[in-house]
Amino acid sequence: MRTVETISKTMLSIVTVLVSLNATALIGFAQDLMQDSFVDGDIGIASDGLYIQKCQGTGSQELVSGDLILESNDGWSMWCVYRYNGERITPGSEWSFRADMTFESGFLAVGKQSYHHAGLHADRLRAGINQDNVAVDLPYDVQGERVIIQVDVLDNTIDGYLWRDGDPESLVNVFFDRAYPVVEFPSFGVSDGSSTIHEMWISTTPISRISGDFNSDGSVDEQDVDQLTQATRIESDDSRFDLKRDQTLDFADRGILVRETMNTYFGDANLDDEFNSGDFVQVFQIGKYETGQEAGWGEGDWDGDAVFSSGDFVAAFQDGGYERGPRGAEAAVVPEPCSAQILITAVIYGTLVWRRKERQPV
Ligand SMILES: [Ca+2]
Ligand SMILES: [Ca+2]
Ligand SMILES: [Ca+2]
Ligand SMILES: [Ca+2]
Repeated sequence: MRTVETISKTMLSIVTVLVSLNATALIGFAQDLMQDSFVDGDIGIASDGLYIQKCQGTGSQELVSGDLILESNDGWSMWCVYRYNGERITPGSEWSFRADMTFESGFLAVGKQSYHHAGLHADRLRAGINQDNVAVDLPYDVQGERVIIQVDVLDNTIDGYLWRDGDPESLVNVFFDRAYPVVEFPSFGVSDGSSTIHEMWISTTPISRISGDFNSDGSVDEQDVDQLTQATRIESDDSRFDLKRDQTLDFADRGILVRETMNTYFGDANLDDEFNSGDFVQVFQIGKYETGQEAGWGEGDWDGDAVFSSGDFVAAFQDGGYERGPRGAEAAVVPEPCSAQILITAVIYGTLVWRRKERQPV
């Protein structure tokens, strides 16, 4: 996992909330990750999607080409999220909110109704109780840029994050302590400006901020590759998997996950950042080659059809990483291996393992 630079904790501030209650037992709503693309009918209607309604101010909302545009030119306006997957959200519940958005101008806040928030204000990322009571304020200009913003409201804290998708180095974080859950709904607000939300997610379980960390365990590994495989096979519409952002799930998304996010090659079954004989040892020892048994990345399924077969060698050949060392470090003089070489090596390992197994007493 790559290290991301976080600015927040050193700038941690604590703000005392005058009217506060103890954290109450929090009742979760649906536990699975919700993704919503703002098809007509999702806004202001108790649908199976997110039920969002303006709860303060005179601002306007508009759905254009699947985007939700929030605008307020007359001070502060707020939209509350009341329902999720058809169930009413429990006020004060813990939740994570993520939006893929473009911040255009003014002030965008995401938080708990009109008070506790993390958000963007002109050229700053900030957190506080309201517009006038700012706890953390970081210079960060993303006006007009497409970015991901996430707010986690857990226990009695609010964490706000912002980053450019696929660029962990761009992450900034604001941290807001003592944000006691009160009788408030998750909400986002706009003041004297506009923001466009392209997609949003809300969940009662943490949403990983790492692109490709689909199971939210903090790292990108074979479990995430296998989740992508599964999502692709069932033609999931969860856009987190669409890493290429072309509205379809296919091998190209797998390519981005393996090559860019995990920074390795197809064939690196054991994920030690190299594709070499050690990977053949692993997959042939597991022994699913041409058995038709369901297989994951670590078991030889590199092309994503959920079995280990000759197609996986094709995927690995085409990626060209065999014995080249870690991706990006191959500038050192390493002869490019040909496909036949990989195949021969694979066959040798497969045969050795097979013979070893055959000799084992039964
Ligand atoms: Ca993961
Ligand atoms: Ca895609
Ligand atoms: Ca390897
Ligand atoms: Ca396969």
